[in-house]
Amino acid sequence: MRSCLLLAATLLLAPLVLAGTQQAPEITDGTNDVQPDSAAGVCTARGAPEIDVVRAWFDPGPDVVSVSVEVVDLSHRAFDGEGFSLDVGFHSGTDAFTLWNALGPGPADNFSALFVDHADGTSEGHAIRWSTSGNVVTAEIPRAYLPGSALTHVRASGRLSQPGVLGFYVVGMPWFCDTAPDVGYGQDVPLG
Ligand SMILES: [Ca+2]
Ligand SMILES: [Ca+2]
Repeated sequence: MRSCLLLAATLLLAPLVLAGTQQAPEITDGTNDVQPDSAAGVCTARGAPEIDVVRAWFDPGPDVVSVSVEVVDLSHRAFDGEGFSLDVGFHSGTDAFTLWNALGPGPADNFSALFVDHADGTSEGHAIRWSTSGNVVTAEIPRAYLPGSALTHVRASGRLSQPGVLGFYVVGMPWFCDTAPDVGYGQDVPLG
């Protein structure tokens, strides 16, 4: 009887899905660890706190999975015209996903998109609802895009492009990058 009561109490206390939170994130990272991401890069980013990832967490809801990335200072801009993105990569089922939260100097440069690479070699992209609050970017990924019962291989990164006449993310431009965690992956995210 006692063991049954303990089991019942455990089941009552255990949530069906353990959602990540800002206080208990699936991904954590150090600060002041932004690195040049190009052999040709000239280090002028001065710390780049806008791409210095601190933590990221996943909150699975019935219709969407909210994905949040927090940096040291989202409002910081080192130079006019530069753009940056706060990205999250993960797997679900046999698909590989990249959530790309782009924050550029103009309204058209600010968007969130989810890119999906299927196991059969095909790929697709979706526009994603997103918002910012303080130093946190949060995107809402519809559950319908996620075929698996969990998110695995979760990582976050911040990437900064330097100002230039060629625009954003051109191969060969100096880049700066922070990956979170520095090595390996964060905790898997059960979707329930
Ligand atoms: Ca960091
Ligand atoms: Ca890092």
